Amino acid sequence: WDRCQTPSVRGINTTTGQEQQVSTQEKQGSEDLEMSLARRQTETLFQEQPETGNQYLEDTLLRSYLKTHLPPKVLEEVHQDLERFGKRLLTEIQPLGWECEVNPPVFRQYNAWGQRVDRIDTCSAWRRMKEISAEEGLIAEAYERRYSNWSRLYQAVKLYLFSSSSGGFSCPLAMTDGAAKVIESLGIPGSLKNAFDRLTSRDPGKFWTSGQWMTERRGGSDVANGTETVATRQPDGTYCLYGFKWFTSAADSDVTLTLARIADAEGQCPQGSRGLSLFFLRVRDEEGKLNNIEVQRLKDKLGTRQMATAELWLQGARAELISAEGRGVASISNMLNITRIHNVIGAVASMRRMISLSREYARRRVAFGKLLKDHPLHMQTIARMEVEARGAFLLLMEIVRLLGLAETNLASEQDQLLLRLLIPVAKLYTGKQASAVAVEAMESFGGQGYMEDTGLPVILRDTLVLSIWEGTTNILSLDVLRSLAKSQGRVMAVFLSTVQERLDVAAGRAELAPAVRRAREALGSLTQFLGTAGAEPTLTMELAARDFSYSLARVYTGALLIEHAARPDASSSDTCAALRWCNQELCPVAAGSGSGSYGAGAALQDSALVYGAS
Ligand code: UCC
Repeated sequence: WDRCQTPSVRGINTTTGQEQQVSTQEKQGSEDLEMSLARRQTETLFQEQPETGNQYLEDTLLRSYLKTHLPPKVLEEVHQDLERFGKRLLTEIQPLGWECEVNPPVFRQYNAWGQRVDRIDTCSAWRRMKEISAEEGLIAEAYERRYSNWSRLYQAVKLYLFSSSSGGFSCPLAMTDGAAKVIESLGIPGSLKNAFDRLTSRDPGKFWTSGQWMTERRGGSDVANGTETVATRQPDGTYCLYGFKWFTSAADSDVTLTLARIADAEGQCPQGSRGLSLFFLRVRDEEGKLNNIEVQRLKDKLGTRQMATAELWLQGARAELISAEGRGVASISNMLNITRIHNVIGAVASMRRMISLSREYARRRVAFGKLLKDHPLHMQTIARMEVEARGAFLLLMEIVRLLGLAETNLASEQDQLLLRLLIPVAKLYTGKQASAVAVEAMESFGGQGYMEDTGLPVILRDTLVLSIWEGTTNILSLDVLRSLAKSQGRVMAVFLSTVQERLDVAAGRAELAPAVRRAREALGSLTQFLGTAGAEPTLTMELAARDFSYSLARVYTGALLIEHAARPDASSSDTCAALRWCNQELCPVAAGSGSGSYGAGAALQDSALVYGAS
């Protein structure tokens, strides 16, 4: 820098008076020098944009998973489609995703003549995403069941590849899938047949998306007590809904599911969870007129800005009751469990995209005289993210494998219990880890990572929501406890035996022995914790819920990584990932229990720490 700066300063400092004394030749020489220095400065600042190729072909873990688990015939067909889809993502869908980001939806409440119109205008790329979603069967695949129990997994893989390029369209797809699932679980009643066909259609002209209006001003998490919307029965058997929905994601959707309390003849409504019923409604009619709904405003969000989230007044919106009266929460849980799986898909996809970009950048960027990839500490950082992403991916595959079995009546009772438990576990764990990975990956680009036009801040912002919507980490931890209580503890017996079986697969594999040993120790600690916690007051389990859920996530994922690494054609990276995953604290709940973190005294200390000791 010193060598460069001296002549540069001299040249630039030449004053007008001195200039007259400088011969024309000298002046020309100095100008040439300035020019070349200016160019050099630009050149040294120039950085190559990291680019990724065909996501499917580049994803070695995904490909090895499919090769290991799919029947050969299915694999052959799926492979061809995914390779084609990977190309389409790169050439067509990724640019559309960016267009969605730079052209967010616009809300127009009034037209030029002062009439109230409440229009949510989306960009053409967003509308094209809807068509592409239908063409690619992103919802249809799961319901057609062309590949029997593997269809769900195949759909999830396509959604996983689509997610980071979708410009936020993954969100309406999640809710659409959830709505289709609810309708299917109701046996597709005649009144909902058209809706089901459209939600699961491959025809872009027919395809509908759904919303999921669960959140009101008094209840984001506490839906049971916070829902104030009232439903009044009409002579034709339909209902009119009156209330205010505080967050309605993808408010441009065609239909929605929502909760309300049915008023009796005196206008009184039952309260609490058992007072809620589930309704289906069209958001607009054929002419695009809103169904007695007013849009108050669009939300100004940190991320997911491509997608319109609105505050809505329901002012007599016509709706159909689709659950038994008072069974609204239980019915919409079918939707929640699907959208939570989509959340896991989004989390894994975000990690994969960030790591791919970070990895590519490390191949191009030179610092301290060599490429970033040749700096061991930098590689260690990316490798740690890679282990996180691999674990999350295998957990996702496990869940959609189990869901596929359940949807084709091939799941045992144990499989179903495990699925119920693993959905909140995976949602809470991967949502949190994806945010951590996104922040770490952003840092790996230095200051460039912080620049809007690199697109990296968009990924970070869109990732941060994953631990919030569809249930926060604590709410999901309590849902884990709910699944334990509902099964009267049987789910834990299934969890423990399933992990054991997976670890047994690696018996005799010397290179995996340390990981297997640590996982077994963690299982022992978990069993011990459960043995003692059962006799403790309810507060103990509540305080332990998060650490307990993390323990389940880490132990189960560890077992999946070990199993994957025990395949005959496993790579050394598979082994390394399993060993490294299992090297972390696998059972944090045991440590927390040992240090007395879950007692009444600890709860008092927590309050004192937060608000100051009295
Ligand atoms: O944010 C939203 C949309 C955003 C867009 C989504 C895109 C995501 C993917 C993107 C990919 C990139 S919509 C808002 C989301 N809101 C929530 O997630 C709500 C969070 N709160 C909870 O989850 C609570 O735990 C509640 C609301 C479920 C608690 O309700 P209750 O009524 O207090 O709970 P109960 O009384 O324990 O449960 C009532 C019934 C029980 O059944 P029965 O009566 O038969 O015993 C429960 O077992 O519901 C059953 N139940 C469940 N069943 C409750 N939760 C579940 C579950 N998860 N699975 C099965």
